[in-house]
Amino acid sequence: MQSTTPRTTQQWQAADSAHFLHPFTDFKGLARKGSRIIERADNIYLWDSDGAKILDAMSGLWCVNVGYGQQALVDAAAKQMQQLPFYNAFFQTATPPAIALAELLADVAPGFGHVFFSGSGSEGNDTIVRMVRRYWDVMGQPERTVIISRHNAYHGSTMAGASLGGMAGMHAQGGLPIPGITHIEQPYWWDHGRPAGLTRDEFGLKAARWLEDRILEIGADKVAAFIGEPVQGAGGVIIPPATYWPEIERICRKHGILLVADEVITGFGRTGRWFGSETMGFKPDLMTFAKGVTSGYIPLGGVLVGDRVAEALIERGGEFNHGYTYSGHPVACAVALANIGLIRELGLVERVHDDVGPYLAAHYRELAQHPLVGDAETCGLMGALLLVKDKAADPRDSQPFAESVEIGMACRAHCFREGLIMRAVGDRMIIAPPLVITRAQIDEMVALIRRCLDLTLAQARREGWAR
Ligand code: PXG
Repeated sequence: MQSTTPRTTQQWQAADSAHFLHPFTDFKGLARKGSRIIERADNIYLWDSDGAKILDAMSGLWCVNVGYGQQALVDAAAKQMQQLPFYNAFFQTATPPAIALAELLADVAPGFGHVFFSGSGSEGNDTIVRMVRRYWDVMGQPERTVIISRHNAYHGSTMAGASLGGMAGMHAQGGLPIPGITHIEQPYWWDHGRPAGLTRDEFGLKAARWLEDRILEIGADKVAAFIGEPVQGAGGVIIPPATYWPEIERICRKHGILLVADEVITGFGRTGRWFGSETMGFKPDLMTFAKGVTSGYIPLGGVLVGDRVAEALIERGGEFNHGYTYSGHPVACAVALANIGLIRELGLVERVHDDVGPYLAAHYRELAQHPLVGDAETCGLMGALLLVKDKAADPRDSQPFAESVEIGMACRAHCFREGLIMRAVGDRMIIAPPLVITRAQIDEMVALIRRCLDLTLAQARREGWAR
């Protein structure tokens, strides 16, 4: 069949299950149900092949920061494709869009004067592994190779990305993690659905000190870097206590260890600052980025290199034997330039910080009263609702649902039917809507969320999962 021929949903689904292996998917299970076919989008809405309109509270996959249908990005891509669709940056050559983007990134990220481009966040984190080890080589401390990360972190799907990540299901397949990577516990106050017996701030300090314990166990002279997402995204929008990151930074500085922020989700305005590390009050040595740099209109990622590391690599490093065909892809860079220009023109970062971020937070404080919700948190335009069983007067006394119940999946199914994309991670329902969302659209989104919570609660009572 010609790719341009219109098809019915069933025809698309049949061809999909016949040929397309989807990421993170049980292929056979999906073939039984059939994929939802998304055909077009505008602003914060999607339309599927049956014509249903869906509010996309996940910005695609945490990336469509400027929303769908932004003509400036389309025009930038078309113009660059006509003029120069590709040229590489390997053999002492460069293209104007890649140079201009490197310059612009240095402007939006003060202290990060240099950038290494990749095609994705995963490749950006592979670059991190090689770059921090190279840094210690040229600094005359080649035995500093170990990278410390966290359980339930997500850093991508390449061998290094998945190894840095702390997803047990990923480590169970394909011989991961690769050597020289170790994981500490995440700063999740509600671990196993129960709060730690400390205030959040006390817990933040305690969780940060797990890093120091691990450093001392390994020997600081063997540790190259610590990496973390300022706010864990795929792990369930885990917002660390305010005490956590400054203490992590202090520990890294004390032991001379490089501090890496994976800003793939938290970069480009998501938390109400250009980067999540600014929101969380720390200054990393390196930052991985992707997603929001182009608002997902075209793949692009990379590493922003702080001045300490850049100087060593430039002055002492010689040739760095690393790079991708698409490092500095001119079309991707042209789209990123237009995207960052638009973020600035629309004042989206300030808008998240001063207007829609606090507005969403106020709504979430109300959602916290819902009988199914044990905790409701936001950071900029990231939000999480923890679903609990038999909510007590003090939600900390509530019980988590039995693991067999899969309450998140039940809630997600209601969202799907009601025309809302909200993601489930265990018992946490998470959102990250486009930064262009208006107050009226937040009202609309929260009304849908509330409706889906009501439907989920009714189902939980019917099925005897809750009282
Ligand atoms: N770091 C972080 C923090 C991410 O969230 C990556 C790296 C990898 O980026 P690429 O571009 O290689 O995918 C990510 C990606 C989910 C989900 O289910 C999240 C991501 C990817 C796929 C699914 O929340 N984040």
